[in-house]
Amino acid sequence: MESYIGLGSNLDNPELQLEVALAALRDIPDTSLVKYSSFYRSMPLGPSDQPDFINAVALLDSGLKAGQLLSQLQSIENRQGRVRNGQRWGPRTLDLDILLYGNQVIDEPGLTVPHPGIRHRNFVLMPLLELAPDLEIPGLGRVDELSDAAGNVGITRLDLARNAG
Ligand code: ROI
Repeated sequence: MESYIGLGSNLDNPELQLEVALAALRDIPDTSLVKYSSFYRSMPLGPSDQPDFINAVALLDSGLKAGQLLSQLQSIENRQGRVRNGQRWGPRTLDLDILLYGNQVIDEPGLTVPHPGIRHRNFVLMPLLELAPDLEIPGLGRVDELSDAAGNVGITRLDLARNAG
């Protein structure tokens, strides 16, 4: 199944966190990293007394079920020092979210797909626009239209060209 993954970090060298996470995504069993977006610097959504985030989106092609893929992502987060301290919308070394899993709609405890934040988060929509402008998000609409609506306030693309090799 094709699955889009959101990556975010704002602690401990965020760009390096994303590079390390991309390498880890390549190593998930029965899964390939098809491509990934540029990196973006974005103002924090939530408490503003935290560093800017670095965000990107990756496309995986995986034979895993959504729940299995989620476990793999959580183990990567944990390996990269993710601490779950209960602070809502606080800073983190690495956040990996399943944004989309094919065109499936999933509503389970701990796993809501499409990710409920997509619509209002330009730091998800801008990198997704790079990868899949024509993509239809179940229940929400086309990525290019959603991205237009969300705007580009508080986000800049880092000028490093990146391509999955
Ligand atoms: N803000 C930005 N800009 N990027 C994120 O990835 C991000 N992730 C989060 C919260 C803390 C809500 N804010 C964010 O989890």
